[in-house]
Amino acid sequence: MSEFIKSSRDGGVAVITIDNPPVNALSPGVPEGLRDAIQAEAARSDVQAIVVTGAGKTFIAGADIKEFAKIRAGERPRLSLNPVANAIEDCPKPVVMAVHGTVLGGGLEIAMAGHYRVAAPATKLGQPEVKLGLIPGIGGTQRLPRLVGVAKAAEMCAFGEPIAAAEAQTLGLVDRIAGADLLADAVDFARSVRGVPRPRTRDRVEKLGAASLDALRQQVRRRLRGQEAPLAAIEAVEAAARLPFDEGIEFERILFEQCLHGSQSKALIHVFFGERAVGKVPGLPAGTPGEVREAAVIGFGTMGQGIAMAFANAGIPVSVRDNSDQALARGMEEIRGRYQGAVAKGKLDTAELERRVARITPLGSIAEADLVIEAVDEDRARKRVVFSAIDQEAKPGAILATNTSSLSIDDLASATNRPREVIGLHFFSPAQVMRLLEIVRGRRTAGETVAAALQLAKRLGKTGVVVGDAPGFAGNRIYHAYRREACLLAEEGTPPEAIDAALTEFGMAMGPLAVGDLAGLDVGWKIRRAHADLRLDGGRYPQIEDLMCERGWFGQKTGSGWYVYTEGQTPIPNPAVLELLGAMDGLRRVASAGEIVSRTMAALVNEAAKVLDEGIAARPVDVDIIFVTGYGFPAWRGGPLHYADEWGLTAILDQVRQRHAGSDAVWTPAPLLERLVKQGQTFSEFRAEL
Ligand code: T1G
Repeated sequence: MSEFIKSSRDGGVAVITIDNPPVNALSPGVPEGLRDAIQAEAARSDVQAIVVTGAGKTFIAGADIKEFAKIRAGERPRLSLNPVANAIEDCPKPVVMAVHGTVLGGGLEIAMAGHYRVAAPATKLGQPEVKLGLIPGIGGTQRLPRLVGVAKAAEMCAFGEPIAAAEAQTLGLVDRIAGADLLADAVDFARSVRGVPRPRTRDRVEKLGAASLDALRQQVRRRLRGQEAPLAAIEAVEAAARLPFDEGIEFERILFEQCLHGSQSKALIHVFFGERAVGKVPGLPAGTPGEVREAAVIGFGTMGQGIAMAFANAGIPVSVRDNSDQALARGMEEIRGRYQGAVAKGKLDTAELERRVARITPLGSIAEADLVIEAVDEDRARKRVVFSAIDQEAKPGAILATNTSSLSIDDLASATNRPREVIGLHFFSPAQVMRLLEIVRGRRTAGETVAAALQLAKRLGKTGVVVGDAPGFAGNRIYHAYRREACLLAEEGTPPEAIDAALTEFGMAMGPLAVGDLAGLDVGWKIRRAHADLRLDGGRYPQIEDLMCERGWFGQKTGSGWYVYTEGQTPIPNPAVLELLGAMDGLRRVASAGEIVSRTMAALVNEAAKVLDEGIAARPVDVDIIFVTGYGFPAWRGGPLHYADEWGLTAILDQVRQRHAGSDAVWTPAPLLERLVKQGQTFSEFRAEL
């Protein structure tokens, strides 16, 4: 008997429990053990039905994703689990799957190989394989349409979003919603189906009517631009309507193998584990970090409001302060308005709206707050005054955080008597939405404070990445190098819209110039002036955005920047900017899309290598996750440094050296990049010992 599988009997019903913490993944030994246990129980004369359930917080949550790297590397054969699913389905006695938690991927596929499914009320069920660059590989694309119909199955497999148990029951994917005791209800259900013909999912063809999936394909091409697996998933589901089951399974296998050995799956699995790895920072104190049970936000502008919403959304009461009563009143109205927008979209109900608004208290006391964060103007003197004041008012041990995007944490900490509790929490706008939270560690920030910030990030549903205290921290500094090249390309004669188009085609969520318009060109302008001393002698720096700001063209907030924004119309390139560019001296030429991508990406990678070398980011995976979760870098390319490894560091270094030779000091090759190339190493091997 497998170590992962336990069997017992309850009055003629066998109960088989899968126990492979933490998520009952289908690791080697689990599917085989389950098959053997089902066959052994079915052979018993005192068993008339079988219930399968999962121990812990969830039923099977999928294949063991760690195995795919081994299969890709040829360390392990890709063992199809279809024979296991077929063996379950062919069991001569009814098999009832008692499911709870997150029944995902291979977990749902095994559940569908059962004859019936009984689900706990809060269960989520889905085929999220496309989020790993894969498609279902144990018959999901063939059994799911047989239970819910082709159109719904195609949508579920293409977008990978799970559905709730109630919807699954309505669709026919779940046969019963359990009460408080899932196992008891599942055993009771099993008793009720003893001796009746068992419906093998593969034989249920009544819902297999062909459905037009063209609209879905268009939606996928728009929303999941560049990704291959979603379209493959649709193709596999569509085949279920026209091929016999076993041929459909073979068709699915072919498409699955193509995806598994493609670069997008490797990149997306890198991101899956990377998002979890960044939260594991070596050297932090053991033990449970301090919990933030109550928070406070000082400064109630757009960022302060977003941060307050992030706390309220996570169930954390938050007091909010501002030096203007009007700002407080306006801020509360704007927050309520945003929540009402979510209600209108069906993402929130009104009861939850009221609960969240009630958690935000204007002018509340900060004396009991476990964490106080300031989000006042990006002005050093003002922030120091605020820090000094909250240091007096906050309770001993409370964390004092700043949302600064460019000022020194150490400098702000020196305005307090508790530097060990001072930390940067760099939220990205809109703070209640963006997943990235840069956790900026000052030289005197205590490990306990860092650990508490990482725990808070997870509680807020964000991806916390710890970075060092230096201008621009990690993300903005690297992103600035990438945007610098985009601006220089425009000054050299490439149309701005061509620059943005090349990079959105590459997979960036937005073009770098459009991002400037969105964030406000004046923000960068202010930072450039504050950090003018950091410019390198002999470096080439674009002038265009300074010229635009001098004319008040800040982007969307002023109606024009790189583009002109007119209500209800698609933004158009700003003729006034094109005129400014045309009047600039120097070589005029139009770069190809390929050059735009390779030049901006080489600049990004080179700066990232400098940030790693300086220890501002600890690991390449930290940079990858910063860019995937905070800067719209395509996850299916794995993040900038995973992409660089795929591109080839030698080619990147050649590009950097060529540009440096063109007497631009900003293109000085990063020492780390030169070392890796010299040693024939990749970023993925850098500091792998961490
Ligand atoms: N395989 C291996 N490890 C997994 C795993 C998996 N499927 N899911 C989670 N883990 C690890 C994770 O790395 C972390 O490890 C720990 O479990 C807790 O995870 C053949 C091809 C289930 C909703 O895509 O969505 O089936 O960091 O922090 O927030 O057709 O994990 O502790 O060392 O995320 O409670 C399809 C992926 C696979 C589900 C739980 N299944 N997992 O969230 O915990 S492909 C998925 C999740 C497949 C078949 C196809 C979430 C979760 P560590 P966690 P959580």
